Amino acid sequence: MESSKKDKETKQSIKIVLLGLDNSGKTSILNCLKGIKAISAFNSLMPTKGLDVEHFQALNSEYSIWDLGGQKAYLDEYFNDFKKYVKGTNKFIYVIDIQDVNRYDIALEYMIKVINSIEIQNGIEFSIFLHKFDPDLVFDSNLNENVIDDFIRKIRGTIPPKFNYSLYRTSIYAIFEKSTVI
Ligand SMILES: Nc1nc2c(ncn2[C@@H]2O[C@H](COP(=O)(O)OP(=O)(O)OP(=O)(O)O)[C@@H](O)[C@H]2O)c(=O)[nH]1
Ligand SMILES: [Mg+2]
Repeated sequence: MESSKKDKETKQSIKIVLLGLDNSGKTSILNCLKGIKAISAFNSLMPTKGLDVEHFQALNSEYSIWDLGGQKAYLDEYFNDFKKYVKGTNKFIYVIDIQDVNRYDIALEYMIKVINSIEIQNGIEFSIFLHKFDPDLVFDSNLNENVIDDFIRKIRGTIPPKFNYSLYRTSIYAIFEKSTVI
C-alpha cells in the first residue's frame, strides 16, 4: 500500500488528446502507442463513439490518452465544454489523413477551431500528424508532392503566427518513423 502510493507520487502523469476527422487514424495511433501491433487489430476497428480514454504505463510515466471520435455527430459537442479537454493536457495530437485529399479543407477547418479553443501561448505541445504517409504510398494526379506541399503551405498560412506547433509525417505501417516537416 505504502509503496504503491510512493510509486504514484514519483510517476509523471502525461495526458495526450487525439483529435481529427473520422477515419483519420487516431485509434490506430493509440493502439500503436499502447504497443498493439497485430495488423488485425487495426482492420477490425470501429469508429470511436465520442470520447474514449485509455490509461497505460510506460517507462516512469502514466499516460492517459483521450481519443476523441471524429464522426460529425460528436464534433460540435466537444466545443460545448472544450476546457474539459484542455485541462491538464500536456500534448494535443491533431491527425490528418494525407490520403483523403477531398477532405483537406474540412480537416483544416476543424483544426483551426481546436487551436482557437486552446488559447495561444498556454504552453501545451501541439503536433499535427500528416498520417497514412505509408512507405509504399503511390502518387497519382489526385495525390502527389505538389498537392501535399500546397496543403502544408495552407496549414502554415492558416495557423495563427504565435501558435507553436510541430508537423510530422506518420504511418502505422512504417517501422517507427516520425520525420519533422521543414
Ligand atoms: N494506409 C493506412 N491506413 C491507416 C493508417 N492508420 C490507420 N489506418 C486505417 O484507417 C482506418 C481508420 O482508422 P481509425 O484509427 O479507426 O480512425 P479514427 O481516426 O479513430 O476514426 P474515428 O474513430 O471515426 O474518429 C482504419 O481502417 C485503419 O486501418 C496508416 O498509417 N496508413
Ligand atoms: Mg477512433
